[in-house]
Amino acid sequence: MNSKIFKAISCSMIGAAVLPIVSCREKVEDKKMNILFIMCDDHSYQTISAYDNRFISTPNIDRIAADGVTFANSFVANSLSGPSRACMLTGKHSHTNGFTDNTRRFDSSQQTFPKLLRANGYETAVIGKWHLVSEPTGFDHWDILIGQGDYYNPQFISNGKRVQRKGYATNITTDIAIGWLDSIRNKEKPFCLLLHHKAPHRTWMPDTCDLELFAGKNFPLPETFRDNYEGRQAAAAQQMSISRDMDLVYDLKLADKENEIHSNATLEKWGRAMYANMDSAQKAAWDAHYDKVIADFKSRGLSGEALDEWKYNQYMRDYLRVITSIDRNVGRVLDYLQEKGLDKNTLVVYTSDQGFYMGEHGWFDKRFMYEESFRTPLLMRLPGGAKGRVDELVQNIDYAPTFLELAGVEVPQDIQGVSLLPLLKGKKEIKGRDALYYHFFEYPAEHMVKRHNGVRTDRYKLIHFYNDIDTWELYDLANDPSELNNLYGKPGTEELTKQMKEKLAELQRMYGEEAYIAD
Ligand code: SGN
Ligand code: CA
Repeated sequence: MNSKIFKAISCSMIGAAVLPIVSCREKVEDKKMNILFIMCDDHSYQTISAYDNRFISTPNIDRIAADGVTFANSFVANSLSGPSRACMLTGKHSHTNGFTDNTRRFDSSQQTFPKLLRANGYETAVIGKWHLVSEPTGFDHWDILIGQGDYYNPQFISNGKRVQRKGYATNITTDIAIGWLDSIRNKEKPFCLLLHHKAPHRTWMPDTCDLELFAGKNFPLPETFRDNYEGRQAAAAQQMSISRDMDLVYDLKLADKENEIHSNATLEKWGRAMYANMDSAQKAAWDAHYDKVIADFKSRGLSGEALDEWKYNQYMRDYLRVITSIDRNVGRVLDYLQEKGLDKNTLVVYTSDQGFYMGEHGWFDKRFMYEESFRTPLLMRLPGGAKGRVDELVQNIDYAPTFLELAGVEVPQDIQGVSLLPLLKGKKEIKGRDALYYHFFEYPAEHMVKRHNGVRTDRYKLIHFYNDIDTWELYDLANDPSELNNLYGKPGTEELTKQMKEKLAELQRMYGEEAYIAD
């Protein structure tokens, strides 16, 4: 067995892993390009060293960047899991594909890129987080986590059958993916594999072998950590603050044996249930780490700003541990491709379902059209393709047409995204893309981010918060990248406001959302 693969598996403590069998290199000459689409859940670009090396080194994810394209201006259409996945599968905005928020059920009878690829000779699979409620369609093989999925000993639905697997979700998902690549798929056909990790979604539970990483390390507080949200009503009304809404027992794992630390009753119960779901070896490793953290926390007697900073650092440590596991597992898949010679004819994509706040504005979570959550990491390695940074504005509705064009499948007229293939082949621009449209619908709901839509150009952003509020925000991103200074209504911005409103209305007409055009 390949030593790198073996190392990762022993780290994961998996009992019944689907182990790859060493077989000969595949003949690749005559086949169409394969597609490996790796997506994590809530992976911030701030924690990928190809984008930002302040917090962590991600050498394996960076391999994709080193031999491919780093999209420096990559965005989502609706910063939430289910909606993002639906946008990617269909190449259409949320209102068009019908999955506007996480309470929806995906209409699985509609056109998706996996269906079109499959109809055109591809072998297709989705493995890991799905989160669209209805069963996957358009796949030869599917093995998905139930709902959000659990980090430890998660339940999957494997081609319709429920199965619980022992171990840590990121390792298991990778094992299943390598197993499918190696011994299940039809090797006569090109493949399209959607490898979708649950990690690093809340509650950022690390693998047992990563628990001691970053222990005791403190991180610089983001400049906007103590934002007062002046001039931004919707930002002031959210419930995703590290200080107020991040839970000690649930999010920060302070479920002490003495039962002295109490937080939100429901979240506390969930926090203790997460622990109860582990086996005895996992619990022992967990206790060996968190019992020390709990004792230290109790001895400090923190409150006020000192408590907020402790929470921020503890959040960062766990989140980065989870990223370490993702990076290691991305490395396993890349090694596998290389070992089999498949790296020569596989487009490798790495992305997230949206961006995430690492304490900016005092927050965790996403949803807002502000930069940290509107953006999403996007790396693509096309064999023989371009390398380096691409600055063009791109959005997750663009993935479907990109994959279809790469596969030589005609892109249907009703797809709203634009193929990125020219950018992957070295062109600097894609036709007709000078602004992006965004629409977030999930309100009232958890974290209480108001409904809003908006437009972003390469320099300016206009947002309209509506429903039980009617406020506008306008930002000059060149002068105010942290979006602290809402220019809307300020003298001298009349012409810019008019132009941005016109642009927003133009996009709403273009994408069929005229009903939301506001004054
Ligand atoms: C869960 C989380 C939220 C998160 C949503 C959506 N709460 O409900 O913090 O915003 O998922 O995330 S939790 O208490 O269940 O952890 S998404 O990425 O799946 O859209
Ligand atoms: Ca997500």
